[in-house]
Amino acid sequence: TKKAFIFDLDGVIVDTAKYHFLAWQKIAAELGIEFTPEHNEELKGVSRVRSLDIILQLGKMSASQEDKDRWLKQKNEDYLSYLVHMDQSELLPGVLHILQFLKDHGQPIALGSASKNARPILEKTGILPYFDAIVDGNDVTNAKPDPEVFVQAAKLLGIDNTHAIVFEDSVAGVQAANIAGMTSIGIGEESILKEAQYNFPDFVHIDTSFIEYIIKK
Ligand code: G16
Ligand code: MG
Repeated sequence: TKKAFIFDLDGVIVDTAKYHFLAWQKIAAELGIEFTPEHNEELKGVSRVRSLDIILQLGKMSASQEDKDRWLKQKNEDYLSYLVHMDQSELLPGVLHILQFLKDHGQPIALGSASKNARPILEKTGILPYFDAIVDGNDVTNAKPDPEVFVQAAKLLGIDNTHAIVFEDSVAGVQAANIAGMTSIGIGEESILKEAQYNFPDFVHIDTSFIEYIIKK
């Protein structure tokens, strides 16, 4: 049977989570707010606007819309500067192999990302042709854990939610998949992604026999 395989972007396909972290850390430092990798977990999969609000909350700060807009712009420019030299070598280990396996088996593939920079990243890493549908931060109004992004992706693929499989590295994203009634696969630390139905440290640890099992299920 045809399933909808929906991939998150940051932290699943590419390791841009580290760039988001660096860019936010600069803003936080400028504001005198302590911002650690643990804090960063809360920002994963979360929209840019919401991420800034979380950081300001951390510092018990409020700010004018004008200031916020300036920091958001600054964050994105800094983030984009890390992406300039991005190429296929920045794909996370094992991802390409799984994408190819799914393609070879005629399985629909979609992107479900909160990022507004998703398309250029797929282009730079050379994997845009693998995707039958792309839903990103430009298409949705509700951020993860709201399931909107994944629901839209499954709909575009013409597959029922119950036949959709979501690969996610964020707590919010795993929750979004679960709320939508989709199969959630956590990529990363199991202790953080404990709500996921399946957990793998990375795609290297996902055997194609597991994918075959999911397709048949
Ligand atoms: C990603 C990241 C988040 C980031 C968000 C928005 O989501 O995980 O940290 O804040 O996109 O990104 P941008 O600022 O590029 O629009 P995902 O869903 O791909 O993990
Ligand atoms: Mg992510």
